[in-house]
Amino acid sequence: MSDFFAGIEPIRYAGPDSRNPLAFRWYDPARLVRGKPMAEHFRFAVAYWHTLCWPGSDMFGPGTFGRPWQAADTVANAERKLDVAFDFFTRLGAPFFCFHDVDVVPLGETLREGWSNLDRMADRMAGKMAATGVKLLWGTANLFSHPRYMAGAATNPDPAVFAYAAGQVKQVLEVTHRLGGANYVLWGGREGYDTLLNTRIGQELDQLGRFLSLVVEHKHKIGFTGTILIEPKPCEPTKHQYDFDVAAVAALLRRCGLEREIKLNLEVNHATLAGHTFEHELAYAASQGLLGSIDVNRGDPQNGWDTDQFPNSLNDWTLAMLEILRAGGIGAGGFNFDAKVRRQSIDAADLLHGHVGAMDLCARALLAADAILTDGTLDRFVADRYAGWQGGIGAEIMASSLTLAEIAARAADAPPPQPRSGRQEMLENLVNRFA
Ligand code: XLS
Ligand code: NI
Ligand code: NI
Repeated sequence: MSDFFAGIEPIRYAGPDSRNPLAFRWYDPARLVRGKPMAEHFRFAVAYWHTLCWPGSDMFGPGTFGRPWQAADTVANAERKLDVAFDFFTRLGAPFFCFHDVDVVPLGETLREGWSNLDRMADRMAGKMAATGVKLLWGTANLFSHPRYMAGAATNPDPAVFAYAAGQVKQVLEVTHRLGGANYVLWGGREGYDTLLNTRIGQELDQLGRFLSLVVEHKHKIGFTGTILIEPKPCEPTKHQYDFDVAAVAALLRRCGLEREIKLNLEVNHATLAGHTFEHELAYAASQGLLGSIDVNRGDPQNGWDTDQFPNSLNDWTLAMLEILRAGGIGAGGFNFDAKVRRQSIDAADLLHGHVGAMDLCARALLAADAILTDGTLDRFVADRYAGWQGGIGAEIMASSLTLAEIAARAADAPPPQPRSGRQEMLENLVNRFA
């Protein structure tokens, strides 16, 4: 055990009246909501990269955190980091974690060196997982930090880079399988372009499709039963990324016939960068049968980049939780905190403040969304709004039993349609009664 969090007690549920800033006031893991324990609604995960690896740097200056294990990128420090990581997961009470290969061990100079380093670290990780009961929500390969990926991984103009990326993904997929991971994530990293002047979009999309098909084939070959997830993001680091948003990824998956093989990992700040609300992306993914897992964070309304802050708006999260509950939950996915504390939040305790507040917010939003659904007014309003499609001409149109000419004739004979209020303000007020 590390002593990094010495003096900080394990986080416990203390009820809504607690004044302890490091206790849960709403997140009560065993509490049943809609017949399911809160813990299972969320399957909370800690993101290794933000919590253990990010040093607090920005484009104007180096890291501010000075964590002891960040002194040098060595295997010994990676082992120290692993100790701190599992201490953090258990102190917080997070049942899952997520990692990139480069987060947990130096990958060295060659593919083979990286494979053997990761293999050894995975054995160590398996020991920690067995000892603590903490599980792996997903693993992923970092195909974007190393300079070799500056022009993309699968979409690189150089097939040798595609092959190198395949080597990394094959290994991390196998390690994820070995560790009993519930999912495997592919975030587009640099799969996009900086300028069209040097880019063939069609060629790059074909390469990306080939890569995804290879990953799915390998998943089946090794018997990995977790879900392969793509994480949409519109831009940053590239000017345009091919996995722009849910709609773009849905089209990409259909283009290569993988819409039943791959689902989506949706991130809040990526939705907002794409000009959507998070609940839009959730609802759109659910409507396509593609909702897989979520990356919890938020952007800054005044900044146009992925600031990855911990969420703090009850109203926003209630709207998101409504969509998740309507979709029947996130299944084998989870709520991964792809969020980092700010650069001035340099203490060990700050890592806990960030996660504890966000877990509590999610729990409170779950209760609010549950109360809205139980109240039923909102759903009744929506059901009534679409009631015309349940019978009469609406049902006939949807059953494809009428031609365009027949529909036109019916419309000509019917009284003209009368506009009805969408009652947006009334519905917003209704939500605000709960959140
Ligand atoms: C970056 C992404 C990244 C993925 C995993 O914006 O959110 O953190 O979640 O590669
Ligand atoms: Ni993410
Ligand atoms: Ni992100």
